Amino acid sequence: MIELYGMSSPNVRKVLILLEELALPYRLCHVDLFGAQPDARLAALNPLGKVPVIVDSDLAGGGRPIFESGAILIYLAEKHGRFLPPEGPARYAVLQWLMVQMANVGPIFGQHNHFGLVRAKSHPGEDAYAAERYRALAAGLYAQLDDRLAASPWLGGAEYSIADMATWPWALYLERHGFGWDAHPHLARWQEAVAARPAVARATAVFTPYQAIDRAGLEAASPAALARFFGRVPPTRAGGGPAEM
Ligand SMILES: N[C@@H](CCC(=O)N[C@@H](CS)C(=O)NCC(=O)O)C(=O)O
Repeated sequence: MIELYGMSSPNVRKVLILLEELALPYRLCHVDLFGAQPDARLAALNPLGKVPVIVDSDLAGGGRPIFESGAILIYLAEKHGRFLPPEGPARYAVLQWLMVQMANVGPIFGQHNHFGLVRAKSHPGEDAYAAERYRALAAGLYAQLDDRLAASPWLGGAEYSIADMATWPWALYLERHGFGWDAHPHLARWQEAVAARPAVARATAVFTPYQAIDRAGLEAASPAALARFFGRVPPTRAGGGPAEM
């Protein structure tokens, strides 16, 4: 049995998709990241205090946690021998596009969400430089993904893989980010192909109720909890005092 610690975020959704694709037994343990205090379970599972984390009871040592969504995808794909070729150029093509998601799409789209959606609404005009920077970087990434998918059926190559599962939940932001599917026809074709997979639909059914729960949590969050979630206060170190940032 796998425990998945998470909330309704794209980094958690990609793990849900793989769990459903592999038809593995799992339990989603919801973490309230907007609570008054950081969730004590998370501090013990991930030194960064972030979701997703999985605990696989099969892992030697009685269920050591694995954090960082890309590492979780690689672990599960390798363990079950699916969605990541075992060797050669096909393997590195998948890993390369997985890293594009982890190192570029996730961080840049996350910042674009923060400055272009959240801050633009709460403090209009105050962060114009940051908002424009992340909007432009996001525009470039959408175009680069579209170009890749003009040349290849799937991000990692000829087969659907963990690179597609990792990127798809982030690509769903395209319209909220102010762009259009018409200008990204290859990305649109791929988005629909991923959405049509029965496992992806099952993952969406599990994921969707948590969106309302987390939206309510966000609306009710205290200023201190929001400051913590948006990275405005350094996390507390395991040994005591505040981290040096
Ligand atoms: N690179 C990490 C990012 C994880 C991440 O940023 N998780 C967010 C939710 S999507 C989180 O837990 N934020 C809470 C916090 O930072 O306190 C991954 O892909 O797993």
